[in-house]
Amino acid sequence: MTESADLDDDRAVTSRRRFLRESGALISGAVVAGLADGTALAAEPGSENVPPNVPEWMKAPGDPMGSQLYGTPSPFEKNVVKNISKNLPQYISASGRTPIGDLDGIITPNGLFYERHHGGVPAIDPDQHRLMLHGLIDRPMIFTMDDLRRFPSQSRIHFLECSGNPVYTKPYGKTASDLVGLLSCAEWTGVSLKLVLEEAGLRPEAKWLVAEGADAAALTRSIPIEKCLDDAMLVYSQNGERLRPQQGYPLRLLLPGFEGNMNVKWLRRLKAVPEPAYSREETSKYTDLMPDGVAREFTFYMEAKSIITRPSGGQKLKQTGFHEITGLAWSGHGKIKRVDVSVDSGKNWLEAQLQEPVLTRALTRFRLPWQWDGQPAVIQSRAVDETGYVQPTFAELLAVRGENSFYHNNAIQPWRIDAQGQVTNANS
Ligand SMILES: Nc1nc2c(c(=O)[nH]1)N[C@H]1C(S)=C(S)[C@@H](COP(=O)(O)O)O[C@H]1N2
Ligand SMILES: [Mo]
Repeated sequence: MTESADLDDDRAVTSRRRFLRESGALISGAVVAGLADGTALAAEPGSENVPPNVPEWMKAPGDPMGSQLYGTPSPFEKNVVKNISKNLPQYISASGRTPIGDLDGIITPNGLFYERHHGGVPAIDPDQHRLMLHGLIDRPMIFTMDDLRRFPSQSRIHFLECSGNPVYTKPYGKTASDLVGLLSCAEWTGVSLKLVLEEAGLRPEAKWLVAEGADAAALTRSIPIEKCLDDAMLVYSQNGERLRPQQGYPLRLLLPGFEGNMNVKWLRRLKAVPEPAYSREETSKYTDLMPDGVAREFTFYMEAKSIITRPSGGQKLKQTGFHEITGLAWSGHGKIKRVDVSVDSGKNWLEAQLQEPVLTRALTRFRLPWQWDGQPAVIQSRAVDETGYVQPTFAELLAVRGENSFYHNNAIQPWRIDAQGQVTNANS
């Protein structure tokens, strides 16, 4: 909240300051009116563990180290779990969403990374896993995991988003996670695919790589060679540890910014070919029927998008006055340039502050200080990426795509706040 002088030229600060002045906020230094309203210094009846008392957990030594060889969250955080639809878990084609409304920062903890699989999660012994590279290749090869680990490694932070997030037809769902929870971000470690291809000798006639997963779905996607020779990675680690089984252990393809489906998990085969495979996943699925009757296929990059995660659907503002509005923005095409937030049903837009680091094809955290006056309000965010692309409203998307699209819905998501502070999906 401190307005440091070196930020004075920043348009975000200027518009924020104007906004705070107009909305009656009192800011001097780091003090925000109303925020210091704690409880007066007196014993709270029935609360033995609250100051000025000494809490019980200070009166005896705590749990000794070693009771947990792999750490888990505090038991008090037991509600922060993957969001799995009640009628889905019994199916092998399933998705579990990240609880984005409960998380801070930009990195998704591995245990809460969203999962989407079409043939269940295979249990793969890494010693028996191989990556076969063949087709239009001078020296076709079969790599063990150890072979791949011998290559120079790289680590990069990138988001991953399913293109059915949410499906286009009806932005249903109550919470940010219900709507946009097929979205996560991690620091990925692996090998540059370009390097592996150069080692094996890619022939000039090769225009696509067909990638196949070692799951029961044998999920297959065709990847344009330009992407394979750009920032594509063969990934074995996620946030410092080996991939989780749900994320493709022991090896996955990572195509930064491309729709989730193309990031083939449990990667076992790459075949260099002159034409795409026209697999099920790129013809019957993950395509959108446009108004002219032509299917939009090979969409590749996810367009710029954002969502307010706090306050968001299912949450409640407990008092009027200062609230921080915060959320996530991302674009498959590069960095987020700006995020605008409206607190008046889209009439006026204020520039939010972007939290560093702002990375290419990664989630970006934004923030806007807000004074809630207790009146009903509709709040929403709008991302702009470095190409200048502006996140559309659903009406704008509809005008271009028509009624029959299914995937690739990057529309603005409005939240309604009622006079009691309850937050709901303004689309439903
Ligand atoms: N082999 C294989 N790869 C796959 C899938 C799959 O079912 N099998 N699902 C795809 C889909 S639809 C998405 S959105 C992402 C999800 O990755 P995640 O489960 O690590 O979040 O993986 C993609 N890669
Ligand atoms: Mo997906």
